[in-house]
Amino acid sequence: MHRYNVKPPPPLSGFDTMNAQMTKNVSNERRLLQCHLSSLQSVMTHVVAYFISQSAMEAAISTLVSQFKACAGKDGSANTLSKEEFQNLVSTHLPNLVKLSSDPGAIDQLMSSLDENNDGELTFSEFWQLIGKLASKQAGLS
Ligand SMILES: [Ca+2]
Ligand SMILES: [Ca+2]
Repeated sequence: MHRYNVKPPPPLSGFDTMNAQMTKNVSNERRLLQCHLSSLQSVMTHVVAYFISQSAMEAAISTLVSQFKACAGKDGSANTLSKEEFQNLVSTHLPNLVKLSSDPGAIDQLMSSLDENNDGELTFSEFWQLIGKLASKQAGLS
């Protein structure tokens, strides 16, 4: 078998220079575009955060309301806590801040201290008194 020794064609200096310049231009354009995209991304992140994010305090309020609603919706009125619902809320969501003694009357006592209209149900504002008391106690304000 005969092999031909094929040499690469001589470089086209003008073409290579033009090609190198175009590659450089494309690369600069790409860098510029990436820069614009990252600025746009940053602006969008701030816009989205402005509309959907909550401060820690707002998030805490949302948590309180959603957990109250979840517990209150188990029986009877969906907007108020029965004794069983209240007991479930306290033991599930406030296990460290509310230590009820094993005395079964303890939950009745706590509930009646909050039940302002004595109807055996806690509205959110009646329940909210407990959160206020716990927060004050925790902060050493009471
Ligand atoms: Ca209920
Ligand atoms: Ca009540």
